Amino acid sequence: MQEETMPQAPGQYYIKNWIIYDALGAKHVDISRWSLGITGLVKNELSFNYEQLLKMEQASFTGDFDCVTKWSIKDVKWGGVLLKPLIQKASPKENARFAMFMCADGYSTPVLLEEAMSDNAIIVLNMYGEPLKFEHGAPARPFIPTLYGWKSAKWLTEIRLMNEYQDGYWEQYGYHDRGRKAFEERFKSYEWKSIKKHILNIFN
Ligand SMILES: Nc1nc2c(c(=O)[nH]1)N[C@H]1C(S)=C(S)[C@@H](COP(=O)(O)O)O[C@H]1N2
Ligand SMILES: [Mo]
Repeated sequence: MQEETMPQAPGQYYIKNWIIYDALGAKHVDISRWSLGITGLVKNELSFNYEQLLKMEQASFTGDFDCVTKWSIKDVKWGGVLLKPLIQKASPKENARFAMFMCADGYSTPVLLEEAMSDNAIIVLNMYGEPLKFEHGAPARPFIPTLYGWKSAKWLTEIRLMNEYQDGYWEQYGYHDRGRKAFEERFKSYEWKSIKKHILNIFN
């Protein structure tokens, strides 16, 4: 795959060291028993184990990781299996519009199916050429270059295609449905919050 660099996402600042998040507790996954399911609105439900994923065509992509709380890690080297061909193997039904990423720790997050199948959206198995580390979600997490970091669900076990939008873990607390970095889709009420701030500034 072509290497490319994207411009820095608006409103972010680079830091050197990753900040590790595990809102529901870190989860040690036994790779020998682990599998990644593609379920829900598909014609063939599929399940891949780690070996099978490693045998598939491997892709790599260099792109920033951007947490919605504004810290970023520059030029992360991601490696793994592209999401588009993986999802296509399961033959999505026509009414599938969202993909819910579901994890071994109970964490989940929804993305638009078209985003999950966009260029360079990847199931990450390697970071910087080494197998994904435990604290970064081993053995697999999705990375979608256009979306904020909370959409990159660690300890991923299932991609469930759905017709209707559903909140995941952070979305239930107000994180944005879609979460595109370029449009600063940080929180559901982001527009309202900035309007409110503006109004308060006028009247104070
Ligand atoms: N399972 C799980 N995945 C998760 C999270 C989490 O708490 N649990 N936090 C998300 C958020 S908000 C961010 S910014 C990134 C952080 O990735 P890191 O822990 O590898 O630095 O993981 C995302 N994926
Ligand atoms: Mo985040």
